[in-house]
Amino acid sequence: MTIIGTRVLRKEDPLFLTVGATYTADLDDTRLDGALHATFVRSFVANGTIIDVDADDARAMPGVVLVLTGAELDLILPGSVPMFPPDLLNRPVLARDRVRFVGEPVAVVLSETPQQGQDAADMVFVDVDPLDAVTDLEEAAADAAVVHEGHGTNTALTFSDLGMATGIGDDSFFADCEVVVRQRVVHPRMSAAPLEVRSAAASWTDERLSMFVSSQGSHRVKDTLVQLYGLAPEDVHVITPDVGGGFGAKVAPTPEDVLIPHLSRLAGRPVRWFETRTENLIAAGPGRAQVHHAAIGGTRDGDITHYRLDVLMDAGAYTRVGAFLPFFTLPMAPGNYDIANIETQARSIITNAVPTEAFRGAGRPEATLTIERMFDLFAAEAGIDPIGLRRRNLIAADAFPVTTAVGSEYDTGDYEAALDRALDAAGYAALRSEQAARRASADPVQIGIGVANYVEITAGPAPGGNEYGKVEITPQGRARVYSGALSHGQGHATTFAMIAAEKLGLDVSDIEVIQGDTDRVERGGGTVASRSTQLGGSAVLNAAETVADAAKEIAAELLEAAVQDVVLDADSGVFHVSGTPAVTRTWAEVAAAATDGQLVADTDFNAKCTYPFGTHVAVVEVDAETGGVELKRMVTVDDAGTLINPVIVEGQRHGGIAQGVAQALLEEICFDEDGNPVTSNFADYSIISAAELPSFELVPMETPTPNNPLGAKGIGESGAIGSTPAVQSAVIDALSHLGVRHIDIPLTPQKVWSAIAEASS
Ligand code: MCN
Repeated sequence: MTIIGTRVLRKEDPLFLTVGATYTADLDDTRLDGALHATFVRSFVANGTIIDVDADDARAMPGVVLVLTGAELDLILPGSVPMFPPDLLNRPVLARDRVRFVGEPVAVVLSETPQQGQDAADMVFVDVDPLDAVTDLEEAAADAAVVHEGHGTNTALTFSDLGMATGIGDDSFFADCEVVVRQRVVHPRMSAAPLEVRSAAASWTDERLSMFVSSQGSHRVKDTLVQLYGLAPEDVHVITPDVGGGFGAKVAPTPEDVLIPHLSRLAGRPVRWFETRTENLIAAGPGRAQVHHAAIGGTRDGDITHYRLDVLMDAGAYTRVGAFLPFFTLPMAPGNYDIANIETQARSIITNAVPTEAFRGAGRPEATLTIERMFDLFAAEAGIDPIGLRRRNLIAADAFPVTTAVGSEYDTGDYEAALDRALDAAGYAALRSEQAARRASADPVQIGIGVANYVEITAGPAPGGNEYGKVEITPQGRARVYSGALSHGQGHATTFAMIAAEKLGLDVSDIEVIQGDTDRVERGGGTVASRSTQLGGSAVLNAAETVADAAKEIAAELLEAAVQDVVLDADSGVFHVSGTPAVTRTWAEVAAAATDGQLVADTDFNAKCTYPFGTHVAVVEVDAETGGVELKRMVTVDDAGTLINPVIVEGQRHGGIAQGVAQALLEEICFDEDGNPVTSNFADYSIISAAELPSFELVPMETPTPNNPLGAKGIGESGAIGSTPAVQSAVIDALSHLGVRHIDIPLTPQKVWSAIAEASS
């Protein structure tokens, strides 16, 4: 029976839709008996010297058990990305003598109830001598105010120094080009805004830690705790219950997370913590946060020959995951196009803002948006049709595998076919006619059509590494799958069960998937970079195959046949001798005859990364009188190789597209001139809802990769990569006849209206 590729409904949903999930904050007292609640006291200035943190009044408040200040804790979080310098401007867990962003934790209160904690936290007097703050990325890059004086500059990392960028020369680079276009392109800070905010809980039993945490990788949390507190690995048990979204922001444990076990040890009682939405918006790291200076050059008839991408990455006040994201941007600089000459550069810059983290796409959406923008600008400058320009420069289908001018090894693809499918499904020619008619009618509400190609990188180049998978047959003849990946909305309980079911001939409902528990799952890299299916899924596939082979040996004995004559019938899930299907042995019979450990196998899988691709077409209406934008259609091709479960893949595409559209139209984290966040709740920071979105039109396409036995590439982030530039392009296209060439995202009515006003003045 073929299970891979079929539309199996998510096994996890009946529970989520009935009694609900169990998030970390829902854990009952049986696991956290008499738990105290932690409340963080946070900096209210963006940059300053701490004169004093006076907690005397707070300590005397009802229900307060303990107040810990930065002066009493000398703890620095280890670096969160393995291949970069390990102790580069890392974060203190609590600020000691200096604060560097609004929201930075300076003290923490332990109280019997959350309400008592909030009251007491308000009574902690934090005396800070303010310094000039710099939250603007380009001002910080010019060292307008140096955030870490000891470091001497706000430049934390220069990627050409690390051998990860070519470096940028002078303008003779473009000397042979007939047309050159330059553009500054902004990628604002964006919150991952998971429905479940950060939360953690900890307790100690006989010197052994149990830590519960909302995370994308339990083993990563465990490794951090072992390193930070010098604990023996066997003394640390990390459990991740259900997770209500991570979107990249829960990859690396944060200071608040890692402090909870320490507080529990100090208090001698379990401790719980969950943040408020405002804390999440100001103190959990956002993503994107880049400014690009790009230039593109070529011939007047549209051969693109030269491209330059200069990236500034806003690291925030300390180097966390965000500081390293150009590592994903630079390899994707040329996108889907065959461009012979490319120069790249990137610097990560320290600012007085919360340190940035990964956010769905993590570096690749920025590369895609900029190259797509530059293609549109080149087309406008050279007077060429933007689709024709793209088509002329696409990497040809017969060129794969291909190594681009920046050294990325694209595995498989057919970019022109993706473009054609998307344009056909959108009815591109008819849309252009409709647009022409609308323009002729001088209607203030104009139509815009935006087309963006994308190719992205999944499962690499970092964090990469192995993924772990284990399969065991239970005495009843069912199976348990153990995975080091950690689903936080992606549906691995279903897809990994499908992969094992296909190999074992079992029903998906007979397979339990275990994840997110470091005592039960030996090791794991976690769910990030859309790596889980191709690495974790392949590990499960290989382990299942080994178990099936071992089972055949047992079945051979039971059937008194040679093992090479025994088959496992994938449809009925029984063993029989080839050609004699009437005499069978079931999994339960084989399991009963097995010795201990005979029907269990584990493995680690690693492989080259893969390059999913696609084309997104957005259709918008823009009201030239108000600047209001309405997204009317979103047609997408998102090719992720062989699909395990098309239903889940559609869900992943939906979620990604919605977030990408939100980025194009609405979302941006902003600060006032003193570095105070002004988008600290969902009234000021506008996430998107179904009401602002049309039904997405998803076009199928599957081009398998040879890089793993499943043929699968990642899909978790693709929707968020193609949609933003398509929508941005559509809005600008709607206004191109008015002379508008570029508007940075988010395309709020105010910005759109201003661009129209400027173009017509
Ligand atoms: N899948 C499939 N066939 C493929 C590829 C994937 O059937 N060829 C299925 C998988 O088996 C899995 C899902 O699609 O059930 C996503 O798989 P994959 O693309 O391997 O990505 P990961 O599981 O590694 O998920 C990570 C990715 C990332 S990096 C972010 S960020 C993200 C995302 O997934 N955050 C999410 N999707 C999210 N979805 C939800 N609901 N919540 C988040 O926080």
